[in-house]
Amino acid sequence: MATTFETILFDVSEGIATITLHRPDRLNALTTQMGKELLTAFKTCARDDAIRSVVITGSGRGFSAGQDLSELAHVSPEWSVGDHLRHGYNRLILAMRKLEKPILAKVNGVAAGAGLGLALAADIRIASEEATFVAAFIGIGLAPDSGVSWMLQRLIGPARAFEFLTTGRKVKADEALAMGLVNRVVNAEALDMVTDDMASHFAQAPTRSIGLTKRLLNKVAMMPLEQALEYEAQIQDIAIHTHDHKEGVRAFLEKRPPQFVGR
Ligand code: T3D
Repeated sequence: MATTFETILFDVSEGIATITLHRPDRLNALTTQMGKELLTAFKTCARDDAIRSVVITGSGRGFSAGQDLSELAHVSPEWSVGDHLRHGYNRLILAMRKLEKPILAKVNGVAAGAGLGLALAADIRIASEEATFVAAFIGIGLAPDSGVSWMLQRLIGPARAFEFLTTGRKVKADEALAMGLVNRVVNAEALDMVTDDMASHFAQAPTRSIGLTKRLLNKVAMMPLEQALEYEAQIQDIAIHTHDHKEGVRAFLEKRPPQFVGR
């Protein structure tokens, strides 16, 4: 199945949705149109039960260079960046974090500014050796947005996040791995294969269980232990009634691989 957009490619095959930022001559810099299309694509991923795994990546040599700066150069005096964020990036980042399906960022090249935000909002980042990460906000006299301040310090700690955000230093893939910014670094030729393997694994996994795990991780980070334990109990009450839980137990007892269907 293929849906047509202007600035992204959206393809669904064998339970995997692939969303490709597609403005390669601008290093996939994000326009307002692209933000809207991405939100539509992620809403489709949420609605369509046949989609059990999502990959986001970039066309050409970049993942995304962040906000398209030519859009910022042509704003009227009444334009509000706060509203632009509220109606655009904020909705998009929340749609990704609330999507109860695994999102893999296949980071093929530079991820900067809001493009970095997109990569950080994914659940797993697989980077090419050629990928680089740059906060970019400081370079144009802005503060972080698109969830970068929130996610970055959870991933790499506040001191490293401060340095990364305020120096605007470009971090290469191997350093990003050492920092905990990405899950895995592979050579450029292997990037597609490694990501496909992981996306296929997730497309055959117990999707509800993964979604509930994501819900738990999102929520318990801010909770005291007593509340987190109670929340885990409530989530397990949901998981135990899924088809895939019953199948997992049956398959174990029958000494065969489970056939998960995603519900
Ligand atoms: O509106 C709001 O809501 C505010 C939100 C802001 C969120 C943000 O994302 S702020 C950060 C915005 N991003 C940037 O400031 C990054 C700007 N780009 C760069 O610093 C560099 O391009 C990179 C470090 C990302 C990559 O460098 P390099 O040397 O690999 O590539 P390049 O030659 O600079 O770029 C290639 C082309 O893409 C070039 O066009 P040309 O000369 O070939 O015609 C360049 O102008 C274009 N490009 C790169 N980034 C952007 C861009 N065009 C528009 N917007 C960009 N962000």
